[in-house]
Amino acid sequence: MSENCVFCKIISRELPSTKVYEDEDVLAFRDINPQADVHFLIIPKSHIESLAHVDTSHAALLGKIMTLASVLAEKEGSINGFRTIVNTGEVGRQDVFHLHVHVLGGDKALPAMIYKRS
Ligand code: DGP
Repeated sequence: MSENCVFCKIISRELPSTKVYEDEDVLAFRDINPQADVHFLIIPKSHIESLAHVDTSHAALLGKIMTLASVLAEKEGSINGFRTIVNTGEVGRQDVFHLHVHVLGGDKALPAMIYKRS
């Protein structure tokens, strides 16, 4: 647990969230500012700042999170696909510095991920 980390406070229930899934390693909850009909976050319960802070010891945890993304996306109503996003650091426009995977979907196609340079 890291003091002043919003997501650590959600894990410890100091802050509320709408839970999608929880086990001993991870928590999934709906994004407070949804960008699609389905938009939730999957986070590790251990405080890892970002994807730039992982090493091979986190491989199983990351594998679990990505596997859950697919299972939970379908459960939440994304039958025909979904998008995962991991914003990382300043360039990646990360706002909350506790590693999280965004899962976005629904039954309508999402906008293009990023505009093409040319
Ligand atoms: P990012 O820019 O990738 O760091 O995204 C952070 C996301 O976290 C953003 O989409 C909004 C969401 N978020 C921030 N604070 C809270 C909160 O207190 N509760 C919930 N459910 N989501 C939050």
